[in-house]
Amino acid sequence: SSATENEIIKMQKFNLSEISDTQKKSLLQRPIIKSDDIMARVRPILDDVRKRGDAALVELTAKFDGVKLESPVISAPFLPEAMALDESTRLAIDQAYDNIYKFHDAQYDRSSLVVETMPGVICSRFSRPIERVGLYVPGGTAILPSTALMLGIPAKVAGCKQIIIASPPRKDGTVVPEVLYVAHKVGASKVVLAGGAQAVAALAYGTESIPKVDKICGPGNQYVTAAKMMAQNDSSAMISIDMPAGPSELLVIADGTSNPAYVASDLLSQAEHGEDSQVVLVAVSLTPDHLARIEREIHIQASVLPRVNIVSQSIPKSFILQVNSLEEAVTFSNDYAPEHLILHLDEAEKLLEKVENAGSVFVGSYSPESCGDYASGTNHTLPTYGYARMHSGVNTLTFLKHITSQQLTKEGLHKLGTTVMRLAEVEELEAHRNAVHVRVKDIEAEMCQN
Ligand code: HSO
Ligand code: ZN
Repeated sequence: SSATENEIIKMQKFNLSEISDTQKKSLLQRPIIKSDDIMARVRPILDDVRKRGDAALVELTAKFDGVKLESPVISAPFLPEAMALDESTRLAIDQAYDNIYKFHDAQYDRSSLVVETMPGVICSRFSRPIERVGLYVPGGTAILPSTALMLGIPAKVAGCKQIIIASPPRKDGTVVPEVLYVAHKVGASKVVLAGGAQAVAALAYGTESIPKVDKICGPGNQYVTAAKMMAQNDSSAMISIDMPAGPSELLVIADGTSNPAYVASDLLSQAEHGEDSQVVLVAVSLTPDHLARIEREIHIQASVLPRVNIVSQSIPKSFILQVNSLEEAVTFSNDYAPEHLILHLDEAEKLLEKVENAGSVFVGSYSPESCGDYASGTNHTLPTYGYARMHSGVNTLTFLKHITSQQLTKEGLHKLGTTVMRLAEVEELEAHRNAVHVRVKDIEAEMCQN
């Protein structure tokens, strides 16, 4: 039933100069996730897949997704299935792939760093790919081949040897051909037909048919996130994850030069992801008329969306904050630390240097978030829930680790030896001091001879 036909779909409205500090704090907060309950449901799923492997995975997929599978995995080559795609879809994926590849390849600095910190003391750093990675591509209310691109391309650029994609199967037990085409393009070796905590468990622990991976990346619902975090904390799994993930979110800063229809369209593009999507409009000195035009556009555009039932839930939970200056706007945005930030401003690029916390920024009225979601080149797997304060989005470095190395010459050790020996004495670690002393002694004896 759509309760939306008569009701106006609108955001809540606040004025920064009229709200209390407590109210402002609560606007900055994301909805609290009750994680205890979720953890309690995820734990047995992880244990079951760890102990019983493929059999557990197949049973859980039947239980949660209603799909009875012969095998929970398909192996490369994927090209035959992928060829079922129509021409325009294939061309669109190819274009997106090329742009995302270019941007992520440019992030990979393949040179190694070499610094002589003192004469004869040479320190260096070089990178190596993480060997085996698991990429989670959500199913749920939308099919997301774009997420396969966003995770698979940086993994391929980094040179990961084994790329495994996990995605919940469709009702007929198959994977969407778009995802298989991307799996083929990025050189994935397997596609796991599972979602939720059970997919994460299979990647973390491995099963008879699915190799265990070293790192699991990708967005997912609360169960997927909880499973990633629990697996990361389990030393027997020995895996790392990209970042914790919450519902998708967007903050728009708009001034009097903004186009109301464009602003509304951006807010709705994020709001249609889910009922829990967070969208915020920070309105900078907008006239009542301008703001009313944006609100009218939100309602008009929302009403005709196929996902009107989702946006009519997420939009009323979202809010507009009226502020009196750009300074106030960017301060609020930095405190909120949005996953996506869109600047509908006159000379929008000038504000970039004031942006401290955000996953990805969209500058000016011709840069809709949709471009970054699909095809411009930047990644769409970004920190949500305020984690943009300390996390970067997925990038090429996500799939690499750095190794440092050092080489000292005889002269270098002689020079640095006194310092190291003194610090070892301070820490009362005699074996450390001695490892330098045995050598320095010889070096000094040699020097006396010459
Ligand atoms: N905006 C989403 C990514 C996405 N949009 C995928 C469309 N498909 C989270 O950043
Ligand atoms: Zn999106």
